[in-house]
Amino acid sequence: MTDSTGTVKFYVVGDSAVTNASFEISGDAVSNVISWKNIHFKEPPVPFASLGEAYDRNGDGVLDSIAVVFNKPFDETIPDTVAWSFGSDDWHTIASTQNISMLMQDEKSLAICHDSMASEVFTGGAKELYQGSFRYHYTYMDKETGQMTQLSLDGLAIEDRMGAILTDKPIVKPISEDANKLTVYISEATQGSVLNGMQFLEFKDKSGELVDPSKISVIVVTPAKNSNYYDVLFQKTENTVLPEVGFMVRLIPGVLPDLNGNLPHVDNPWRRIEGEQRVNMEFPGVVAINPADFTPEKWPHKEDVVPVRVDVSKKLEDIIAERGFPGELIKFDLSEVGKSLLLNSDEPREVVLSKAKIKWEVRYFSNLGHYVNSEKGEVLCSDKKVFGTDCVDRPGNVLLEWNGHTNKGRWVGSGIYIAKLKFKIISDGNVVGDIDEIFTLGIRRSEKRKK
Ligand SMILES: [Ca+2]
Ligand SMILES: [Ca+2]
Repeated sequence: MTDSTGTVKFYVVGDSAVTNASFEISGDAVSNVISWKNIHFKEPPVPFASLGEAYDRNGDGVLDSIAVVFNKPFDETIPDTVAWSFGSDDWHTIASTQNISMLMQDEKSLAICHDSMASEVFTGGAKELYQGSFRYHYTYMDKETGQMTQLSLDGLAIEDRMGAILTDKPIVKPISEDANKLTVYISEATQGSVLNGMQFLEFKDKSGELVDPSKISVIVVTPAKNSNYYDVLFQKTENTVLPEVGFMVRLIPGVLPDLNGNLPHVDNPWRRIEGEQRVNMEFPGVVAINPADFTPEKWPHKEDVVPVRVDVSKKLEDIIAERGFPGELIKFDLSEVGKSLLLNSDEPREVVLSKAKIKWEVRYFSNLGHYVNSEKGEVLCSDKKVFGTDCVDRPGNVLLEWNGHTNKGRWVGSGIYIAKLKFKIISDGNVVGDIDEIFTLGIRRSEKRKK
């Protein structure tokens, strides 16, 4: 430290006995070189900390143990204060020789252990190797001088011994018919470059079953270097599945090393995949309608097109054969949007689920382009009319069922019609999927059995 007179004061602390040591002090700002020779150190009277290590014993990504090894047994000389800092600028201090002697693991090491020593997940540096710090203080009797002596020591690094975990929330995005991109965010920089194509993520499907690794096909991982996130591109083939919204993912224990070579813990946490789902449609070909069968019980609605929940396992042709009306099937799992919102909100269930919705519009024209009819509306996940309870409780696809009437309330005739269908999937105000399609629809009216 330089004071106002330009005098520099410093201490030299040796951690073992030396004789005839020397050192020099020089610098760009000073012209002279100071040499100090014939230095003799006696054995330091107190134990010096030689190694500090930070651990995550339970694998949740939160610090729960710091171990410090000293160069010799404490015997009678135990620090009266120790302090550590890891993952933030905060210093955590433990005072009194009595408290510190309770941290003794053996004659020359201390361990500070309790759950959640930090307030948040931190396992290492986001870009570079991270080290924490350790300080300690002794008050001891110098046997040669007979005086009580204070000695304050710092500068010991606490090494990162914590493996990486995935942080909230992995995001998936369909990028083509048969490929999904998954972005995973990692609690610290990891060495993706050493993987050489080895898989480092494992999955559970929507039913909670572990996905066989051979059923996962990775095309490419970017960036191909040390990083605290990766974009992983997956391909769907005959034998593989795509990770999608509602799957769980985590780091495979023991594979992806952090910058210090630590590997993911056996209990590193699973994260639910969120993001965009693939949206699919099914259109009918030719639909036979029978006006003679039409009753107010069969169509109790005011509107000519209404959304109806149907089981995911049912095909459109079977649904139409059963119900007797044309319609378009929106194949989309709105329940996963609802679940994502529920996980990220403290509001009442119904309020949260009303933010997961399908905004739709369908318009019908004759094959000459004349307007026939149209409707638009919204299906909310919380819609009791559609789902009975809500879409998380009773997931299903949505059929936009048309009663085959014009906007003037008359039956349409047999023939080819043009349908324009637009819909958007909305999650708390954000569009997470949309479709805008035109298709043709054949109507065949049968007037038989009319009484
Ligand atoms: Ca922990
Ligand atoms: Ca680490």
